[in-house]
Amino acid sequence: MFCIHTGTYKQQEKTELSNAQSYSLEDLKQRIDNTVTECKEALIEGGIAGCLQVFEEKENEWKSQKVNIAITGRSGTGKSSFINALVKKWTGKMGLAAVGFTETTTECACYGHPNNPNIVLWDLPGVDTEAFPKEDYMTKVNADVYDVFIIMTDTRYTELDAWLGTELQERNKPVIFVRTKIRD
Ligand SMILES: Nc1nc2c(ncn2[C@@H]2O[C@H](COP(=O)(O)OP(=O)(O)OP(=O)(O)O)[C@@H](O)[C@H]2O)c(=O)[nH]1
Ligand SMILES: [Mg+2]
Repeated sequence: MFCIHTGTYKQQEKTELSNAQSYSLEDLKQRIDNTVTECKEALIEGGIAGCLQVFEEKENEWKSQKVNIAITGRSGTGKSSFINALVKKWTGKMGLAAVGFTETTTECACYGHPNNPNIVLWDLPGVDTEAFPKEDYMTKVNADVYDVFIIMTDTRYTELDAWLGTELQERNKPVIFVRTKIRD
């Protein structure tokens, strides 16, 4: 089963996600400084072998990190279709995300990678819709808990796309823009 959970967050899930994922640039700098200190200490105590062991541990650390990838953008740009396409590619089976012509996705739904449960895609509702107005969007989708955002755009790049990208960058979130419907 590909879909590991769907629905809006419960408070406990919000806390778990926040605790597990979010790093600011400052956190990252601090982690690098800590690693350098650890390596220096290992070198003094255990020589080259001790230092190599620390390197190895650090090299493998990322494997246990969860990465929450949020798919966002205007309604109808193809967010859910994109997730379904990835699911099809990964599993050979049909994706479960509902696709439609009008505001279709109404809750944040998550889909785990079949071979790596640490990679989680989140299908977010469209930005600036009746249920998810621009002003409340970041709060309602709980933007702080995701590690990276993919903003789907179709046909043309709009002010709303720019607004979304800026809002996310102000929150220190990595943003990737994806253009859909390129043959239309
Ligand atoms: N031509 C074309 N149509 C697409 C593409 N991707 C999605 N669509 C169509 O666009 C419509 C909206 O797709 P969805 O995947 O539901 O879009 P969404 O961004 O999830 O929409 P909301 O859930 O309302 O926010 C559907 O009719 C899809 O079949 C694409 O790459 N090319
Ligand atoms: Mg959708």
